[in-house]
Amino acid sequence: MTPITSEIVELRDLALTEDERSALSAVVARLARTAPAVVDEAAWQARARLGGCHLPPRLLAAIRGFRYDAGVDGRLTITNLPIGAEALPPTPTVPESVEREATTPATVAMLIGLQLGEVIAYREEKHGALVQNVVPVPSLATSQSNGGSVQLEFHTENAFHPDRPHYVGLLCLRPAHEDRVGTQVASVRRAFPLLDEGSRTVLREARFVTVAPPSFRSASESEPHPVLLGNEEDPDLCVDFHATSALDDKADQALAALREALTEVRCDLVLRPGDMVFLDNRLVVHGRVAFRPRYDGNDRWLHRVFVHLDNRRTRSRRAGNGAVLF
Ligand SMILES: O=C(O)CCC(=O)C(=O)O
Ligand SMILES: [Fe+2]
Repeated sequence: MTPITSEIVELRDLALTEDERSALSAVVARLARTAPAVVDEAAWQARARLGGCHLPPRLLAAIRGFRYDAGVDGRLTITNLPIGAEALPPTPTVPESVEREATTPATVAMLIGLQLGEVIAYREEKHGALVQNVVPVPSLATSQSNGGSVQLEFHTENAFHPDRPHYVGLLCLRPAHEDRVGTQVASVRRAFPLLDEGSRTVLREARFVTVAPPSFRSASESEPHPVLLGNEEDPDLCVDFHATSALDDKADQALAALREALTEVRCDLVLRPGDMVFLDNRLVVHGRVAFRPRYDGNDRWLHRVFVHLDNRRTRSRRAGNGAVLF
C-alpha cells in the first residue's frame, strides 16, 4: 500500500503537468463552444459546475484540501494553467473592466472557483460581473483600488461587508513590465504569535470601523467590529489598513502592532502568466507593491474571482438565487 505522504494531503503549490494542462484545456474548449458562452449566465455556470468534475484529480484534491483547511499561509497556488496567451487582446485600461465572455482564462478562473465554492460578485462593484480585471487604469493611478499603481495597503477583501468573500482568486494573464511587481500577502496564522497579549485582547473587541473601498459605488461603513474574530488562538482576521480606523488610542496602537506583525511575515507573490492563487480571505490580507504602468496594452493583467461557501446563508441578499449580492 502506498503511504499517504504530506505531499498528497497538502497540495498547496500545484504545478500542472502537461497532461493535466491538456485535460483542463479540453474542458475549457467544450465550455467555450457551448451556448451561452457568457460566464455570468446561470446556464453557463451550471455547465461549468458539471465540467468541473472532469478537472485533473490532483487539482480537485488540492482544492478540496484547501477548502478543508487553508494551511498556515492560507493560500493555494496553481501554476501552468492554460490562459490562451496567443489570443489575448491588449490589457484593458478602462475603469471597472470585466470579462463576461467565456474566454480561456475567464473559464479557467470560473471552473476552479466553482469547485472551491460559489463564485459571487457584488451589485455595487464592477457591475456585478463575476470575472473582473485587475489592470492599471490611468484615472485611478493614485487610488487605493486594484486599478491603482501606488502601493496598495494590506486588506481583507471587502472588509466592511458582512458578506465579504471567503476566498479571492487571482489568475495572471500578463506580468508587469518590471519583474518584481507582485501581490503581497500576509497570514494571520504567522502574525498572531508575534502579537503581545494586550494587543490581542484589544483586537478581539468591537473597537474598529471600516468603510467601503473606492471600487464600491455605495459608500457604506461597517458597524464597530473586532479585527480578530472566532477562535482565540487561531483567529480570523478582518482589517483594511486604508479603510479601517480605530475608535480609541489603545485600539489604534493595537492596529499598529498588527500591521507590524503582518509586515514582518509578509510574502511577495510574483504571479507569472498561467499562475493562479487563491487566498483565504479570513486568514490572509493582501496588497500590492507600487509599479509603473505604461498603458500600452502590455501592462500587468489579472482576472479576479470571489468565492463564497454556503449559498443559503446569503439567499436573502441574492436576487433570483443568482450569484450577485446586493
Ligand atoms: O493587484 C493585485 O495584485 C491585487 C489587487 C487587489 O487587491 C484586488 O484585486 O483585490
Ligand atoms: Fe484586494
